[in-house]
Amino acid sequence: MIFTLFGCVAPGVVADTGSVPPETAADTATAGPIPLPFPPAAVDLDATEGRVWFALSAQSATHDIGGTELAGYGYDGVAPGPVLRARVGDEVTVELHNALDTPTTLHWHGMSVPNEMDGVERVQTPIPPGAGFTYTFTATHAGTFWVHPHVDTARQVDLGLYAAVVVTEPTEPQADHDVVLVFDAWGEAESGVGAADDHTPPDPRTQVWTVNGAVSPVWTLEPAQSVRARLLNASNTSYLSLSWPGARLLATDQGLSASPAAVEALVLAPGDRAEVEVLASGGTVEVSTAMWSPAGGASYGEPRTLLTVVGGEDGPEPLAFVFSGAAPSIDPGRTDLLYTFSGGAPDEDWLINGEAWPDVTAANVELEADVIIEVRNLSATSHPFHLHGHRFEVLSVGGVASPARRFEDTVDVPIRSTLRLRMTADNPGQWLVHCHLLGHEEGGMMTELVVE
Ligand SMILES: [Cu+2]
Repeated sequence: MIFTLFGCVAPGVVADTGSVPPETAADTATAGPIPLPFPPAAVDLDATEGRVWFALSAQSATHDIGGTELAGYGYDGVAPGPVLRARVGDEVTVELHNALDTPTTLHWHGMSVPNEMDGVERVQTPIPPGAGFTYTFTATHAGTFWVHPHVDTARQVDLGLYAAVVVTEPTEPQADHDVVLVFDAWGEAESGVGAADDHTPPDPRTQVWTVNGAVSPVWTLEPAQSVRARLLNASNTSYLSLSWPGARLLATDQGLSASPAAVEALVLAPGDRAEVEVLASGGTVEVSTAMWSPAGGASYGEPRTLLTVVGGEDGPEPLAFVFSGAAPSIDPGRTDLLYTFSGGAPDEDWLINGEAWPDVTAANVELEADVIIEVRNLSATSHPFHLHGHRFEVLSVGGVASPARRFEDTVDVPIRSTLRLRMTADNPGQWLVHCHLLGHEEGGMMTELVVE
């Protein structure tokens, strides 16, 4: 059944890949179930306690999307790239070698790195082909983050330059299996020239989703072992509305949730992450996404299976996580920073506060200020709000207070809604604020926040 579904949508992959035609098409009809692959672990080159040292190469790669080969990019030649793991407090060094034929950078999405390590053009000259750059920072917070280029962003991410960054808190209980599941969508103007210019919402019915690069894989759990899965939506423009029977939500972008929740209609916008504990026991469950469109949210069509999870006889062991149960902060009612999202009509830029990048007015806040941010979406599509170098608390969405305290760096702003956020401006520098639909970002929906 899995392969029947894929067979229906495979032509979409071929048709929507722009300038990168498929080279071969394998006979998927005779293949067996695809075991869920996992990205390799990046090798720590420094044995010193409290320090990790990684070397990465941005290079050309060939991606096999359910039997269709696509020419693209990958860190160390794979997408998703190697998982970079550190512990809170570690000094992290990452040497990037650029083996592409185009300049690139590394942006540490969600991490509070020093401003000069942020990988954006305001603070770093992009690394030329054949050259390298060494990023150094301290891992300050636990969570699931990711790294991707922040130059020529839509095209380079689209082609496969992304990798998960996992920062663990040593005092948390350790799972027997702590794994990363990276979702990407293909057929959303993927992998073709013009991706950055394409503001058309993709059709969720015809996209091909991959989990760690595989289409509809099967994950067979080992019996009586605990499982913590870190989810990342690395797609350029496509939302997930995830359901995972038996799993419980452990964390959002920035570490443990205040209280666990069922994984049901969990919206993961492009750039968003979540952590779940896999508790399905005995039987087999399907992890699926409901049809979800940025132009309105829940959409028509049947849910799509992304991954089949086969539980062992004894099922996984639960983990003894301690959730704070904390309520969200009280909204003080004032607004220190206001961002309005608008624009996007045909032949119009995407706008923040009426301005399109790079012709924007930077906002300023004082270092260590307690900043209340209001984000208003006046446009006809959702936008994932992303702030560099900081985490923020979500106070309310559409006037409804968050049910529990949660910290994010990427949060969806639904159509016609208002979000209230609170952050401590604790990281000095020039920071980008933008929509994480990468076509919107490159279409102007980006501005700057100066913390000094
Ligand atoms: Cu947007």
